[in-house]
Amino acid sequence: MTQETAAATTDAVLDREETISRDELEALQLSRLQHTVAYAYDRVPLYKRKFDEAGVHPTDLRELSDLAKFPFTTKEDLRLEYPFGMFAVPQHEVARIHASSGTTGRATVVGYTKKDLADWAKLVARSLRASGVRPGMKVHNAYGYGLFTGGMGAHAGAEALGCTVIPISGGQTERQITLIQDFKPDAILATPTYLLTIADAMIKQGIDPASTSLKYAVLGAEPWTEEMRHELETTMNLKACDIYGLSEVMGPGVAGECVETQDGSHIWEDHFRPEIIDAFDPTVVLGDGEPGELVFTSLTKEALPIIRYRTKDLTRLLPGTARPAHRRMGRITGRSDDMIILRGVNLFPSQIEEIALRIPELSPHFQLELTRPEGTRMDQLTVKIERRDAVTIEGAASAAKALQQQIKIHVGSSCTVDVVEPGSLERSNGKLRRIYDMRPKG
Ligand code: DLL
Repeated sequence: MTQETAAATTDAVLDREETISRDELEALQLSRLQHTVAYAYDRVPLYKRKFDEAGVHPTDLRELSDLAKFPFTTKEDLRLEYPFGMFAVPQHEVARIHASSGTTGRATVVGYTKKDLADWAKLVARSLRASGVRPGMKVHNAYGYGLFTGGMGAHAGAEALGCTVIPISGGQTERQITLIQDFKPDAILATPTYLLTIADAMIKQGIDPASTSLKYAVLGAEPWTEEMRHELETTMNLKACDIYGLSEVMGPGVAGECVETQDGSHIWEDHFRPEIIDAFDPTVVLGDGEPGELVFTSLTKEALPIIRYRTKDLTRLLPGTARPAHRRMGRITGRSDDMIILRGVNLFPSQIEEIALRIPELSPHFQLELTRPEGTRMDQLTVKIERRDAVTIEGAASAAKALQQQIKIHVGSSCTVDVVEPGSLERSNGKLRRIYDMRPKG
């Protein structure tokens, strides 16, 4: 830990719930959980129907492990109840609505009461503080504003912490750079790939990204790796921490990473009860440390209580460290619905990121193309990746070979690697699309 980081963590005043014992936390979880299942059952017809069908009643929840008896909630449930069928309060008590973009179907709509918004802001503030941000700091918020929960969620949290917020939103990269130069923010909030876009654009303008005022970055909304953390921290001379969340459960701030340990995000278990299940056999609840699909139950939400929501995010639960009572989540390898199955081998973009960034000639800018050449039934993966600026054509050729071999060794898939010119691949403006599936449909 550097002296600067140590100073940033010791002067923080933590919420009481951050420092309570595991026993006290579990007692709190149980009483909040009992309230939430009864509240959801009484107020949301979908939950009443689902609980009745499963033959469970809120009074069956006597201890935390009883949660496993209750049915799951899925994105499909939210879509079917579009727009407001999942709300547990009358519309006039809903203070704000957010929604997913709905590119793959109907949008999923979520709502918040005034108290929900206050709790959300408190948890984002807690996450930012854990990641090194302090009251009085200037915070450049490059998460997208609008129906996406990132922009406004991060904004309210930074304000609640007592920061000066610069609400730039995503995109307009040149302008972002001007404001970073002129306003001299201490912290930046963005997706990891968008921060990479900003750093890259700075280099193009002849600005050294390591020379800015930024000391902290709080990054999330998409999977990223330790290798990407190293890349961003060294290029930008700052401390980068993770923030996790999803709209259906709240938005950013369901979990946040502590700067003094940088060992994965602590799930704020006074507000959410996590479980890990076997993604292929959801009746199996897995133990801590075992990889599977993350499931959340909200403990305090009023407008949209959510019971056993299947996130599709693949990770595992780890013991708490810097906040001992709250368990951490491992890095998300990917989403079960983003998994590429290539001739029987499962593959996630984050695995490619991890391997590629260990090869010095290759940049973090890559995309994965899936094709099925005419007349064949064989899917093919092409990794298109930019070489670093100073790398020669020969250097690029041997790097391509190295990447192909490493993917074969570590993932087990054969693929083609196409090393392309710096700057030729699409840059991120927020959540970056890594996979381009060009296989014929059907
Ligand atoms: O992305 C909320 C958010 C905004 C989190 C800003 C962090 C910062 P959704 O658009 O509903 O909400 O997308 C949620 O994004 O299920 C994960 O698959 C992914 N995701 C979010 N945070 C992380 C993270 C926001 N730190 C979905 N690491 C989730 C990996 C993440 N994936």
